[in-house]
Amino acid sequence: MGARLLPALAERGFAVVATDLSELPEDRRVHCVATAAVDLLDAAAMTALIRRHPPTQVLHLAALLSSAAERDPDLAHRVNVDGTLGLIRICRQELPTAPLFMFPSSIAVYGLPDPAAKAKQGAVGEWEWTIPAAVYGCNKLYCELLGALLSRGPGARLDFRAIRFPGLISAETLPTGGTTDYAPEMLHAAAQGKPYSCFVAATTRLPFMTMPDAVDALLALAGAPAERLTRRAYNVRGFSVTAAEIRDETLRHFPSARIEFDPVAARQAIVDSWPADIDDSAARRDWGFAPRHGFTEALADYLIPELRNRYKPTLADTAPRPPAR
Ligand code: VAH
Repeated sequence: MGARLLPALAERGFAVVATDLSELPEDRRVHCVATAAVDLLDAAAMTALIRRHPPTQVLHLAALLSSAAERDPDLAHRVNVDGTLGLIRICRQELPTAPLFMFPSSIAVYGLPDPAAKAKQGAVGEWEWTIPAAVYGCNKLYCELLGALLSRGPGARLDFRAIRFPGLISAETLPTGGTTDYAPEMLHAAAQGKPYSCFVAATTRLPFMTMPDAVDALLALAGAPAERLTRRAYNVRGFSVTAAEIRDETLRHFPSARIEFDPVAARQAIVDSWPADIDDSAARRDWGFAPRHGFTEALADYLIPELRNRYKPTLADTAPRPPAR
């Protein structure tokens, strides 16, 4: 998300200070007035950074995603919960006024008990099924609830706002450690002519959106007048599709793509607990959420053109190969 968010913030005239576990690459540093390689869990270093560059807005993207969190719950708690609450604590103690704190939450906060209940439920509203069935969803829901609590009342020293993102599909970057990763992985593999084995069943249905729509949504909520908001955490989505529908649409653009389905039980259990779709009417009503991309437009207008450009064969790739010796 950061790869798309940094240029979007710079284009809007923000003076961006970006931090990550390791130094940012040059193509991301160019959008920032300052960058720093800081461990989120190093409270002294994070405090020094906040003192050096006191922010008016914090967009906190650092997280261990769902599959990685399930494999290492202790690390997930340290990064996703201690890291988030530690950053909120530093902001509340160091900054003269309550900062806007943007928190990418997830549909992982929802937990449907079984595939039959998931199919029967259809779209889930923000107040429904918040009984996460995996570590990452528990991490995200707890941070949402505490962020909302600390933002309550006239003397609150925090303006916490969260978006419960669906699966995100980017042409620029590939996620790691997520359980919706199969969608971007399938498309990037097809664009490179590589075979892909999908780790969820073909019938798996989830909500998704494109990364441009996700970044636009985050910035729209950040810019919304506080008095317009009726909640601290909002659903947003672009479209609800099955893994088979993603395969079929991918094949329409890359007919020679080789895509198979080989579900991994632990990851299938996670996606089976997530909703087939989410109701984003509150975001549309309160702060004008309006995604650009439905499913076919996501591929035709954004993903396929960008992926073709990204993976177009270089001259070296297409030059006639010298005869084998
Ligand atoms: C994950 N992409 O797969 C994230 C997301 C809806 C899931 O939060 O963990």
